Amino acid sequence: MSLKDFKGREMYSKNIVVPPFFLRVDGWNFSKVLSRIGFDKPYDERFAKALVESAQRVMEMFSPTLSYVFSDEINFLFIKSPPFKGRHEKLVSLIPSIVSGEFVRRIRAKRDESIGFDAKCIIVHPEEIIDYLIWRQREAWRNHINSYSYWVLRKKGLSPREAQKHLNGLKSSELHELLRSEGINPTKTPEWQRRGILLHKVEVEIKSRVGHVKRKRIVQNWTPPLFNTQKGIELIKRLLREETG
Ligand SMILES: Nc1nc2c(ncn2[C@@H]2O[C@H](COP(=O)(O)OP(=O)(O)O)[C@@H](O)[C@H]2O)c(=O)[nH]1
Ligand SMILES: [Mg+2]
Repeated sequence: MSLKDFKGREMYSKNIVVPPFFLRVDGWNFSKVLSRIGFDKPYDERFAKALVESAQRVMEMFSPTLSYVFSDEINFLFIKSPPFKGRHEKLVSLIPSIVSGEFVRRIRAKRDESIGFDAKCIIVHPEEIIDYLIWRQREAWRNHINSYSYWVLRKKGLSPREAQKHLNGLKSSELHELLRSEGINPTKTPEWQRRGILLHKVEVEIKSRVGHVKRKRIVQNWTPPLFNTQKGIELIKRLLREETG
């Protein structure tokens, strides 16, 4: 019996993603998984810290230009020389699996819960990088309002299904009203919950035996600007300039 060579059946192994692109890694089924583990609702700083630390680890390994984290997602931006020469299958398998391993190590869950992350590549034009970030930050804000509102309704005794149904029928102004009636001011919650967390590199000079040398260090900004303001646009433009030289 002769066996076929199945190498040619690796149908997608030659798919290459050309930068610039974002790789978005997202927790699988986290609305249920995080509650079962026992994280505080709607937000738990211990969870956010574990996710941000995992993102930082990936930055140390693969050097994306920046990462933007909120809720259960991490957006890595690659603008040049992506890891694995841009091979799509490698990007969307290895990076979420590294995030998963790092995350599990950090949360030290007492409960035996299976954790997974998915990933997708989003190709952007260089001019669209800021727009993409503005889009995700809007999602962070929407998510923030919805999550607080959802838990207000659950505390009032609504079932998950009822709370979701009720939320779907409310306008943005009604959501704000609902929160206010419970004494929650959505503009006064911790900034990272509303705006997300930005990780990027800063150049630092360090003393060595051969004199002063420049090194890049990763910093976590838990109070990032709004990306659609002058301050936000300038920050992102500067980070992009520093990366392309
Ligand atoms: N308990 C808890 N849940 C969170 C936190 N951050 C995000 N989540 C949950 O993660 C979900 C992420 O949304 P999405 O990816 O659409 O839902 P998924 O398909 O269940 O992963 C949110 O709806 C929240 O329920 C947190 O800090 N604490
Ligand atoms: Mg998710």
